[in-house]
Amino acid sequence: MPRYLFISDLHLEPERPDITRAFFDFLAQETPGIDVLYILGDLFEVWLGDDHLSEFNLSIIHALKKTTERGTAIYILHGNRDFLLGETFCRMSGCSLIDDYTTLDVAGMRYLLMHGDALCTQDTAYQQFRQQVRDPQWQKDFLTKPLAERLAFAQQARAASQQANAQKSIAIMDVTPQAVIDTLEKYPAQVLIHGHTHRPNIHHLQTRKGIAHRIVLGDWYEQESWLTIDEKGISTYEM
Ligand code: LP5
Ligand code: MN
Repeated sequence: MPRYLFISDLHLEPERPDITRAFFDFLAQETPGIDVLYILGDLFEVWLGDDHLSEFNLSIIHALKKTTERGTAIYILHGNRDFLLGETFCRMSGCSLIDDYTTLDVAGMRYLLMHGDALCTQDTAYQQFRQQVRDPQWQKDFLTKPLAERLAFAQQARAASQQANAQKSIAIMDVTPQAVIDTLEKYPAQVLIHGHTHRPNIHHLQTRKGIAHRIVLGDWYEQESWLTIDEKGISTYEM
């Protein structure tokens, strides 16, 4: 049976070399023997475009490439910080982009994979922002701007986001329970795996199609966090 690993929300950035080191160690130690590594969004704190080939970004691309060349496929989903990851990044790193709502069948179970931000439907200000920045024409225009200008936009957006989040309730910034049920019934899957909320947990819920589960992956700010699915079943790790 194939072996799968899942991570999300590493938020890699030059200012946190400890997280980058932990990620490199993770790739070296945990991925040998793994068939597929799924990165469910926000691998990077901010991704300004595939032409932003800083020394830092290149070091991550190189580590991913080494891993894919060793025989572990890497599938990556867009997060709300790195939704501009594109084809050039994929070519250089050996990763493949997958979409929100990708399903995976393992041992008779269907898993549904998402970053998680699309499920925060009560956060209407965020959903509006998301719709704008996920628009292909908006992205095309944005990517023609010089890097310095893109960086300034990203900094403004971060500041606006932090200010907005301070006013929002915890419930608004979490997934909407009904949106989770609707999504699991629509696809349909028994297990949803997502990140984004930084609230690692396993939730059990009732849908019209039966009992379902929602596994929330943790971020890497304070510790490494991952999930495996293999012959032993589903296991979560926090180190
Ligand atoms: O990111 P986090 O965890 O703090 O909060 C998220 C939601 N916020 C975002 C915004 C990002 O943090 C911004 C950085 C993205 C960098 C992308 C790179 C280049 C693109 C630059 C784009 C201009 O995702 C937050 C959610 C929270 O998760 C929980 O789900 O609530 O949503 C918001 O804060 C949205 C605000 O409520 C409204 C929009 C603020 C941004 C306005 C941008 C204006 C400046 C730029 C002009 C185009
Ligand atoms: Mn996120």
